[in-house]
Amino acid sequence: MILPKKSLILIQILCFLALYFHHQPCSLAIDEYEFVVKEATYTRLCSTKKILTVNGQFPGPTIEAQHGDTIYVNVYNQGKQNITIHWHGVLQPRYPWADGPEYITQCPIKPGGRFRQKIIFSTEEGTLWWHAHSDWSRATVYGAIIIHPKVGTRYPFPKPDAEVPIILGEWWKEDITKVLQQMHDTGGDPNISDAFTINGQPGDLYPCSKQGTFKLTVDRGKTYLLRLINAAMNIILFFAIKKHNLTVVGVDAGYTKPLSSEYVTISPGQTIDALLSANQKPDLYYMVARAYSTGSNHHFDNTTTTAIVQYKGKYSNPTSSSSSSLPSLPFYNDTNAAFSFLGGLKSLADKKHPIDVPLHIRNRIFTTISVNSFPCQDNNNCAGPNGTRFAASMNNISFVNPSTALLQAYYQHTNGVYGDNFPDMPPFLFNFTDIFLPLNLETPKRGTEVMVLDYNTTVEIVLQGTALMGGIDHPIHLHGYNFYIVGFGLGNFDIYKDPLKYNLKDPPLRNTVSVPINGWVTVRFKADNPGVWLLHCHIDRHMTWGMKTVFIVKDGDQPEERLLPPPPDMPRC
Ligand SMILES: *[C@@H]1O[C@H](CO)[C@@H](O)[C@H](O)[C@H]1NC(C)=O
Ligand SMILES: *[C@@H]1O[C@H](CO)[C@@H](O)[C@H](O)[C@H]1NC(C)=O
Ligand SMILES: *[C@@H]1O[C@H](CO)[C@@H](O)[C@H](O)[C@H]1NC(C)=O
Ligand SMILES: *[C@@H]1O[C@H](CO)[C@@H](O)[C@H](O)[C@H]1NC(C)=O
Ligand SMILES: *[C@@H]1O[C@H](CO)[C@@H](O)[C@H](O)[C@H]1NC(C)=O
Ligand SMILES: *[C@@H]1O[C@H](CO)[C@@H](O)[C@H](O)[C@H]1NC(C)=O
Ligand SMILES: *[C@@H]1O[C@H](CO)[C@@H](O)[C@H](O)[C@H]1NC(C)=O
Ligand SMILES: *[C@@H]1O[C@H](CO)[C@@H](O)[C@H](O)[C@H]1NC(C)=O
Ligand SMILES: *[C@@H]1O[C@H](CO)[C@@H](O)[C@H](O)[C@H]1NC(C)=O
Ligand SMILES: [Cu+2]
Repeated sequence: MILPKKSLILIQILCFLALYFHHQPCSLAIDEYEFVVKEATYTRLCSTKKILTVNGQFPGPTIEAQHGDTIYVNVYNQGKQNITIHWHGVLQPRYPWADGPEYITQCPIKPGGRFRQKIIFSTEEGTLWWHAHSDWSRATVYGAIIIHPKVGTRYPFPKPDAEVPIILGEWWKEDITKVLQQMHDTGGDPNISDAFTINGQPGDLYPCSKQGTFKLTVDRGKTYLLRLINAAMNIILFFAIKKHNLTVVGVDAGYTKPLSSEYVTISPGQTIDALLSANQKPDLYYMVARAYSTGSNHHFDNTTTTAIVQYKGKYSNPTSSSSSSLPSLPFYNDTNAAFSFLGGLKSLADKKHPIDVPLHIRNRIFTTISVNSFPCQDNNNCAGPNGTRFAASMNNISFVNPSTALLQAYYQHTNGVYGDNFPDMPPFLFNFTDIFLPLNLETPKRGTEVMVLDYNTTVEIVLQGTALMGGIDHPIHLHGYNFYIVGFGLGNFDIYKDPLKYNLKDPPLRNTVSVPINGWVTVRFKADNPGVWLLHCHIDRHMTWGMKTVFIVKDGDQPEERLLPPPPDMPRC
């Protein structure tokens, strides 16, 4: 049952009284949501098609919770295809069972099936999102998750007058399953999207789209908390609002030091909480998003999605709706601009929000992340480079999904489903970012190899992009954890020089980090969440080509350090 707003307010009042009079922290009553996955008809860009949705809504329903809550979502599959749902950035302590990635933590929910998913919030506070995690159905199956501070606690910034989810997405006129199928069939790049969207709407620069353009009405003098989510499939985006700077106060459901910026860079999988002060002359102002895209010869959707910030009140000659009134964004391939934003991000790291960066590292992992190619099966007719098929890998292994869920295989000690030989070093050391690399390095191995970590041990991963196939940026997402981003740079990681520049004082804590084209990123975390957790590129074409691996974090000795038992209704393969 979805609680109506009124009863939520009532519970909040009761909670407040409990806190005030009894000094008892109060947890909200358990919320239960119904998610019916089904097709619905939507018209965009002058054409009508059926898309997969939750409850017929696009974007899907928003989940609202409070810090530390546990909620349940009943997912019913009334569509024609397998589905799973992932709660992106929710750490799910000791409970990977409901995490969602198909064939990693669960078998898909088949058409007609149902799965009651338990979502356990712990330290998260801010904005996250949920999305499908099976094939490419997340193109339209996604929505926001908002985690409010506990009753009696506050934001570490002045309370905004209103809060608004801003979900960036990507739209294809064609059925997304056909786009994916064509990619599989030809071995080439998938067709690029036809539009980007803001809250499901392309905006008035596209044909037949003026009507639906998302509008945010503001009062002059008030402050708005924008809860930005990049739900796009295959592209990193720049976002800005004409004549308004954004003050970033949180990322991936953790607080940051306030960072004022004329634009933000947001990768698929990431969220940004930013304050917008309505402090300009009353008028209409464009908010826009468009691609940040690198990589040679890489086609990309070069269009711009818009929404409108409209000041209340009477004024004549609104100046929107001309391209001169678009805010300026960095050039589409400006890597320095894209990463200077990451360079400015710092954890809040104050008394109430302490940080805990691992300083002594037990497990050091260095992994390449590469786009690759396989020879075409029958002939050289594939649509990848030189007639090959595209592939992708980490440490030269292109991950192959098992045909049953890895988590169950681990839990039930079933042999033969996966190997535990994911290497902690590249099998072959070469000049990773050399522009001239021998062609024989391009072909990876196929495998289902995981890395096993002991409970409570510290982990450092250096993610090294390579120039194989030219190189491109990769937003890497880890399930079950947030990691501290202690360093990043262009070119090859230098084990002698780069660690000296690590930020161990207030590095940003995220669940997704973009590794710059032909560059590297170092992340650290403590393996204190037992389970089976996917690490993957959040560019879906790269993930589908094999850019992923899995961490198995073993149980600790104490009962509260062990996996919780599975729910009774785990879907079966
Ligand atoms: C992909 O694009 C090509 C060229 O525009 C077009 O012929 C083809 O039908 C498209 N395929 C899909 C699945 O959209
Ligand atoms: C936005 O910030 C820049 C500096 O980062 C400043 O030059 C500019 O005046 C600011 N714009 C507004 C509208 O506050
Ligand atoms: C993007 O589109 C604009 C016009 O809409 C064009 O001038 C520009 O060359 C395009 N850029 C790329 C990289 O395709
Ligand atoms: C960015 O794009 C421009 C024009 O499209 C091109 O001249 C330039 O070489 C590109 N820069 C990089 C770093 O690829
Ligand atoms: C395609 O083949 C040519 C000639 O052998 C080679 O120079 C080029 O690097 C190849 N490109 C890729 C992406 O393999
Ligand atoms: C690696 O390749 C880059 C780009 O070609 C080059 O500038 C650099 O000197 C090379 N590094 C080494 C150690 O050879
Ligand atoms: C990856 O492994 C394959 C198969 O062993 C090998 O041919 C290729 O050179 C390796 N590539 C790299 C970058 O190590
Ligand atoms: C795990 O680490 C925490 C913090 O470093 C420590 O307090 C705890 O005792 C450790 N537990 C185990 C089982 O090692
Ligand atoms: C749906 O999932 C089941 C169970 O894993 C699998 O056997 C079947 O092939 C899947 N169907 C499709 C279309 O992928
Ligand atoms: Cu990638």
